[in-house]
Amino acid sequence: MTVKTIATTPFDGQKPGTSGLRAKTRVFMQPHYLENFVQAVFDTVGPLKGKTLTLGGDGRYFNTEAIQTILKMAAANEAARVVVGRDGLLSTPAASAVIRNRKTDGGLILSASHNPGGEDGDFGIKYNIPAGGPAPESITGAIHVRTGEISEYRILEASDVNLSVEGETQLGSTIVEVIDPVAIYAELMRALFDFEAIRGLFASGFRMRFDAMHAVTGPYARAILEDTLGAPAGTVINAVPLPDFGGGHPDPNPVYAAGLMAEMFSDAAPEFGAASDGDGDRNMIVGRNTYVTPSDSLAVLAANAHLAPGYAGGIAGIARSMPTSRAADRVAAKLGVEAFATPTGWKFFGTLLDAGRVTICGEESAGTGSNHVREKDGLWAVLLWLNLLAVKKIPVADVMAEHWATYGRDYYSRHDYEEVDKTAAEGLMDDLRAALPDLAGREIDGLTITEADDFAYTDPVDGSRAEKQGIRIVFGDAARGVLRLSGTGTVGATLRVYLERFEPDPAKQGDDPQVALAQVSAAVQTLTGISDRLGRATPDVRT
Ligand code: VG1
Ligand code: CO
Repeated sequence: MTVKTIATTPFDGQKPGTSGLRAKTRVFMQPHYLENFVQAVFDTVGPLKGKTLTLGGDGRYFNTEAIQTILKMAAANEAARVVVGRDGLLSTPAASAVIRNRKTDGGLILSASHNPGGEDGDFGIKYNIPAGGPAPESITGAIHVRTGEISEYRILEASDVNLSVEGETQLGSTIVEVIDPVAIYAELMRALFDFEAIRGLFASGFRMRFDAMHAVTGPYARAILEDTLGAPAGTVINAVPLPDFGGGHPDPNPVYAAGLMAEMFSDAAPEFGAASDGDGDRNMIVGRNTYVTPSDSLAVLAANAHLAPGYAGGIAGIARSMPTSRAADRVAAKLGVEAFATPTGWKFFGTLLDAGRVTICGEESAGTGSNHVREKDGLWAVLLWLNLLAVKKIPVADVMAEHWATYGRDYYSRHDYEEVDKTAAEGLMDDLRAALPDLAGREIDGLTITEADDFAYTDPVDGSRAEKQGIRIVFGDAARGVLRLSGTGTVGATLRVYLERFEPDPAKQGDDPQVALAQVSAAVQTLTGISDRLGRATPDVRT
């Protein structure tokens, strides 16, 4: 086995976005593209000599090939050990759990998460730090700089490692350790939740449907829900990870998980439904005839976390991404704990979690998690819901009604305009940004703008600063619209419009959110002219 040093030249745009570097799979498959980025990571966080890494991905097309390449590069860069999930699989939260449990010097996660997979789909890669979380912007920025100057990478000339069998293999001077991708994660879940109570719930005839969307969560959900907690076989559907996710879009929202939604709103609906995304860090929660918005789910989980053994001592604080509704803030206020609003992306929660300032974090995009790992965790959220249902013994609809009666309801919806013209979308944002200073006091469609700004964040722990993180149009205490461009897409631009309105009166909390938010939505339309400027009459997705 010989180490080869390969001459290369930089690729434009190897800039990690909201969650790692994402590009079309074919872009990643071209010679040197993946290698350049991986060597840039090693150069930035290395030297790798003597270090250990965690490695795994969501099983999408090109996953195994990329893993083999990275193993050979890690060996050529003299890593001591690489811990890799069997068949190259690790969900994002499981990778975070492995990094922490095995105390590796960080890890590489191969995923483009909710983006479609396949040869014509998307691929992605990100580096997570030794604490287990996504690298902060100081590191992703340095990696990007390195990708612009790279002139060579190192790779071992060797045959592929057998990833289908657990155990250790020598690759050059590096030990490749293939592990069960589920075990460490499943043990962690067992330590946090009352598995006896949840087992009792299923034994009492409680039915659930979990849609793994042909992505990585299938093996985890089967092992935990069916094999350990006694949910009937078939509870988990679409449970085998497929390279193209069965042609679907593994984003757990009412549009892309339409089949699950239809079942949950049918006469034959089980009591509880859930779905997860490509890499297993997101969740959608649905009760019988009841869709729970992710912002509400965060608030409900924070309010009830003490019902699970892992959080029986209470929570230190709650962090949410800025576009997430203020429902979580109301829970924090009642609990008397700190509340934080961070920019979009899990990397902004890491410092708060590490400092012990918060226990529970969440994003409106269906990501919720806690200090047990440093990623959002879809199955964790599902298990916390099951734990609270096992204790409360009431339907999801009643959980929500009780929650809103106590805290008020934050009607919430996100409208996405996907893959629109980039110049048009950036122009819309630029013009709105330029208009910001004059917006306060203006009345639009019966609503008065009280505040308008471009969200900037100073991390309360390390003082780092992030700017231009979303434009906020505030209409008094009750309503708000937020606009930002996605940082995870690979084609054109995706505009996200986040709408919310607070309703304290229980008699008025039963409306369809789209109806309740129509006035806010109209005001944002009038102000920004989205339909005309983007040439789209309606959004592609409404969550
Ligand atoms: C989206 C979500 C964001 C999430 C990110 C990564 O980012 O809005 O909340 O953290 O995806 O999630 P953006 O920039 O497209 O809005 V995942 O599940 O793709 O790792
Ligand atoms: Co994801």
